[in-house]
Order: sequence, then C-alpha cells, then structure tokens
Amino acid sequence: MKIYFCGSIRGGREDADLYAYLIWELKKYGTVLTEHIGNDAVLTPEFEGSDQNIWQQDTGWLRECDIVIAECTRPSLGVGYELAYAENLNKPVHVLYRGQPGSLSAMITGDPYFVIHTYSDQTSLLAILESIFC
Ligand code: 6K6
Repeated sequence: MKIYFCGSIRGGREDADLYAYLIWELKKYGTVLTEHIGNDAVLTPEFEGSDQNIWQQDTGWLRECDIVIAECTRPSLGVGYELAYAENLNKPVHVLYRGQPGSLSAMITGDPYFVIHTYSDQTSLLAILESIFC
C-alpha cells in the first residue's frame, strides 16, 4: 500500500509535529511516499529543490499512490491542489480535520468525492486510521 500524505508546508508549519506523528502511524499500514512532510527541516536550504522538481516529484507520487490522506486543519494551497489532482486520478482521498465546524473550505466539504473525518484528539485519530485501512 503506497500512501500519499498531505500536510501544509508553505501554508504554515504549526502542525508539523502532528504530521510526523500521523506519518509514524501511517507507516503501520504501508509505505508513506511523502515522509518529508513531518520533517521540521523541510523549509531549510538543504531541502531546497526547484519548485518545478517538487511539482514533478509530487504529481508522480500522486499517480503512483494507492490512497491519499490529507491533514487539512492548517489551510494550504498546495494541499488543496493535491486533493483535486488526486480526485482527477480517481485515487481514494481521506481528509482529516480538527477545526471548528464550518471553517474547512466549502470546496472540500462540498465535494462528495472526499471522505472527511473530523476528530478532536490523537486517540480518535488512531481509530479513524484503523477505520480507513482495516
Ligand atoms: C524546500 C524549500 C521549500 O520547500 C521545500 C520542499 N518543498 C516541498 N517538498 C515536497 N512537497 C511539497 C513541498 N512544498 C509543497 N509540497 C507539497 O504540497 C506537499 O506534498 C504538501 O502536501 C503540500 C504543501 O503545500 P504548501 O502550499 O503548504 O507548501
């Protein structure tokens, strides 16, 4: 099972620790293609590739993956783009969200293609992952 995990990078790194935790848990179910999203060094110069290379690599992984899991609490243009790209490829897309009801973009909540999971804490997150993969 190849898992494409999405999380905010330039949209803000406030949830970076949560992404790392989620990636750790997701690795129990398969290979996470986008492990770097949980890495705090992602915005340092060592990670710097050209934006064209990033787009090329990420869209390649989206074509290759079996499932997309996106943590969407922190709004990110890149994650929104990836969700639409994955829908176009008919990949299963699960959205994780822990914000206030009514604050996730209507372009996500209004699209019946996406499976949206609202959660309040890390324990409920684990149960959600189990419901997706088991
Ligand atoms: C180095 C310097 C700046 O950025 C980097 C490395 N950046 C990225 N590397 C890999 N994937 C990326 C990068 N920037 C965005 N993405 C993809 O878009 C990821 O798969 C995320 O799910 C999503 C985040 O988008 P933004 O708009 O929050 O950056």
